[in-house]
Amino acid sequence: MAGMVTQGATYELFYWPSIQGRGEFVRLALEAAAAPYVDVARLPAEQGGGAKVLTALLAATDGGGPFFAPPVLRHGAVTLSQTAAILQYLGPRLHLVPDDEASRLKANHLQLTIADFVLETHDTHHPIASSLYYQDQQAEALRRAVLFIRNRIPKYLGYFERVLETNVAGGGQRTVGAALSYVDLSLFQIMVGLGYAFPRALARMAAGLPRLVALCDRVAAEPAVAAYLASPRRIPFNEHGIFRYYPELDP
Ligand SMILES: N[C@@H](CCC(=O)N[C@@H](CS)C(=O)NCC(=O)O)C(=O)O
Repeated sequence: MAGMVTQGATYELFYWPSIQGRGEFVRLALEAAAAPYVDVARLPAEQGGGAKVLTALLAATDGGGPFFAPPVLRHGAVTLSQTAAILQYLGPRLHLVPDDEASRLKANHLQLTIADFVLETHDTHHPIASSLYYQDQQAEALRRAVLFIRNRIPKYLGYFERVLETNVAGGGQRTVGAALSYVDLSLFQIMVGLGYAFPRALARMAAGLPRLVALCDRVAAEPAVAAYLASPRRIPFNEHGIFRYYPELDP
C-alpha cells in the first residue's frame, strides 16, 4: 500500500514559486496541519529549487508522470497533480476531513466545485487565452467581469453559504463534518482572494453571506493558519496569480 510506503515521508509541493495560485490551497492544508513540507520550487537553485525543477517534474515519466499542470504533490512513492485530488489524498493524512466515506466524497465534490470557481475567476482577466496578455483581452475581460460579479460570484458563494447552513454536524460553521476541513481552508482562500480582486463587489455581497464571512474569520484565527499568514511563506497577492486586482474589473 502506498500509505505504508510513504509513512513518515516529508511532503514536497511543486508549484510556481512567486504566486499563491492553486498551490495555495495545498499550502494552506499543509500549514493548518503543521505538516512537515518543502515548497520545492521556492528553494534556491543550489538547494534543488527553482521553476526548472517544477517543469522537469511535470515532464518526468517515472513516478506517475507526466503531469499536465501544477500543483503537484510528492510524498514518498506517491506523486499526483490536480488540486482536488491532492487534497483528497492529504485530507485523511492531515486530519482535515472526517473519517466516513460520505463526508470524504462530499469534501471532494465541494473541492471540485471550488476548482470550477477558481477557473472562472481566472477567466475574468484571461477570458480569451492564458497565452495572451491581459491588456490584449481587456475589452473581453471587462464584459466577462461584469457578468462574473452579477451572476457567478453570487451563485457560487450563495451555494457555499447554503452548504454551511445545511451542515448540521458543523452547526453552520463548517462545510463538512464538525471540525476544520480542507474545504473550509479553501473557502477561506476563495473569500480573501475575491476580497483582493473584487473588493467593491465583495463588500456589497458580504451582508448576505454571514456564514462564509464568519468561516473566513475563524479560519484566519486558527493558530497555525494565523502564524502562516503572518510569515514570509505566505506570498502576497499579486497581478500574476489567479486573484488579480484590476480596478476597472471591479467598478
Ligand atoms: N484543474 C487543475 C488546474 C491546474 C492549472 O491550471 N494550473 C496552472 C497553474 S495554477 C497552470 O500552470 N496551468 C498550465 C496550463 O493550463 O497550461 C487543478 O486544479 O490543479
